[in-house]
Amino acid sequence: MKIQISRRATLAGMAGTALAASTLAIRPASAQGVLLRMSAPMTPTDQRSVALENIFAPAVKGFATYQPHYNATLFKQGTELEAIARGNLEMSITSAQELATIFPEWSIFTAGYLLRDAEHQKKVFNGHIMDGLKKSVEDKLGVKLLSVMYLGRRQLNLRTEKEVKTPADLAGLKLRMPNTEAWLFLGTALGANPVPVAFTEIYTALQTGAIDGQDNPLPTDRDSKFYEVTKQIILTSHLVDQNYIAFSKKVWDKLSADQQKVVQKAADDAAESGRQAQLKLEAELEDFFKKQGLKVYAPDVNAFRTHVQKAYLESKFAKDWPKGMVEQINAVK
Ligand code: KDO
Repeated sequence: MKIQISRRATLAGMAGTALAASTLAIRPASAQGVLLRMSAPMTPTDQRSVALENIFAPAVKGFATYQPHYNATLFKQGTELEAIARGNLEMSITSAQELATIFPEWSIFTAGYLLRDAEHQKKVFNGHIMDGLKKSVEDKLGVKLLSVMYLGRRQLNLRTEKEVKTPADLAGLKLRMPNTEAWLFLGTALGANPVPVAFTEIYTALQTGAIDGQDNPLPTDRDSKFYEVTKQIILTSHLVDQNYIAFSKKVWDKLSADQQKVVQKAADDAAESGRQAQLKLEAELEDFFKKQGLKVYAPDVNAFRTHVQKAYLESKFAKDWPKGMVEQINAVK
């Protein structure tokens, strides 16, 4: 708890310094207008990347140049928010798990089996429930969360052959998770032994047996070719995963009201297009993996849901969730 408070204070200070420090964050790219460098671990062929390039970039072209940096080549996974706060980066695709390292209340959106589907996710993000959470990120970190991007339903993807029906079948299994406390807890809540590995290192970790499995949505498993080094996909759908288009508040504040409108619409349109593309792929890909020789099957999803929800409600994370918010989220239809 102490660590979280001091880290929060540091970041609040950092955002303050960043705001005070003249024009560091804004790189006027002369004829190209404002330079918007985006750094994320995603690949260029990921549907979120494709949507941002095809829809966001041309929409803002009149006054800004969108410059994507994929595969975490500009900033390491998990360091992007600090980079924006410090004025060293203009955009990223962030997650509740990363926000929760700074703002503990965000861990509510890291809980398994809470959001129901893509539509529910979008309605919750766009409704008033999240106003306070978004405002803290904006005020204390200098990061605007423009829109929610649907990553997909996370499924277990293992290199082991033993059939998995319930959480008990995952006992002792080395399950790769991204390296934040909230992500690692999801691995524990599923019944596995979580091992932190960066996204860009998953393939090799699976290939060498450093880990027994990983979890990601089906489109990611195909895009990053995890099926080449695994044997089965278990359709737990344990997290309807979401990412947010994160935008530097300092850059935002320098845009005119009209430009801000264009940026907001471009982000929403790209998110919608990416969402539809991911949903389509999710519906098609089971067959693809079967053709690659993987076993793809549903476990006892109720057993997973009960186990995971209980773990979250009894966890230290739940103590930081705004009162009544779980009920409010569940009530969104
Ligand atoms: C991952 O590291 O497993 C993850 O899927 C977590 C997401 O929040 C997001 O960071 C994603 O990686 C990257 O965008 C790569 O697809």
